[in-house]
Amino acid sequence: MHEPDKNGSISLTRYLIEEQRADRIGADLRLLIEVVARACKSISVSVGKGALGGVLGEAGSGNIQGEAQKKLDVIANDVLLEANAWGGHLAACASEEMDHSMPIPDVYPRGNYLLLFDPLDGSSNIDVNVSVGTIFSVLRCPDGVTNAQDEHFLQPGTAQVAAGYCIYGPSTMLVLTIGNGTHAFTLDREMGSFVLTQRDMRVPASTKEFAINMSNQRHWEQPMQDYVRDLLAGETGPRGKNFNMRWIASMVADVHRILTRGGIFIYPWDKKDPTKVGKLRLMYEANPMSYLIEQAGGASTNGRMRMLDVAPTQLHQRVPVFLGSREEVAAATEYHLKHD
Ligand code: AHM
Ligand code: MG
Repeated sequence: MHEPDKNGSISLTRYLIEEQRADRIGADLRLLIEVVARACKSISVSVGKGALGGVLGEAGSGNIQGEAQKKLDVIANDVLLEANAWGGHLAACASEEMDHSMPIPDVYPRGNYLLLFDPLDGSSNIDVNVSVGTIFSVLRCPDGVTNAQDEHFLQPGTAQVAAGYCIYGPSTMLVLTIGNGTHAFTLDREMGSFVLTQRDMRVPASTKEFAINMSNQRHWEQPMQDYVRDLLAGETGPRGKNFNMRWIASMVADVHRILTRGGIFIYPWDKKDPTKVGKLRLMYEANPMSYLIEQAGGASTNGRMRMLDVAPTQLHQRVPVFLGSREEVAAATEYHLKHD
């Protein structure tokens, strides 16, 4: 299984076909992932052109969350919608950048899957040439539903059948799970194909590195204050280790580092905006990343419970996020549970 080609490489296409032969994925889901990967290649080209492509800066519009959209947010959203409209594998799409989910237009055949995406995550980094990415999650359309609406997307993360992200960094990489491990594919720009470059990514169980936006500290709840105080206390403190900190402010890039060498990523609950419970979105960011992290042996919680078990109530719902090395996620979660 997954023997390399003569040139020593396994393409994403071949990986998916072999997963289909092993009965771990159906043809429809395989083709849907191929379409998403193709859209990501196109977004990668736009991101890569930068100022030369006229794609930097504000779009002059806002999204449902009241955030100013960048030109690339809009371009990436359009690319994903267009690529997925006619494939025949989807019933509907939902995007962080759109108010409501969008059923596949009547002129095309509809399939059995629901696709959610954050078309361009980390958009504050676009104009400063720092890594950004696309995050996606695939759910099944509930049986008997012919006209999928927002409510049909409200399934817990455990219901995902595939999830992944594409990071547009020094190289473009697609990191994917279909529930059989987390695997990384690097885009061969000359050949135009994704090539398997890291099979079965594993997040080390323990870590000495954390990722958080410390400027929000005064807005955190007490258990978060206690947890970070103890991390910062170093080897003479209660945790007995010297911790290092990294914050890229692109979740894809921070999670990619953690999948590669361990760490804990945190965007906690804070009281900066009393109408929100954190910054990141359950359906577009937390759930797909949690699925990838769990499939790589890591853990993910909302500070109190397993992220993938959270029952969503709204399409654009926000959640506190703690994910990465499982011992550290357990430690951070323990501070919260002990406090409650
Ligand atoms: P976005 O989807 O609007 O780009 O926002 C999500 C991003 C994450 O990628 C990142 O972890 C976080 O926002 C950064 O937040 P902050 O600006 O507080 O550092
Ligand atoms: Mg985003």
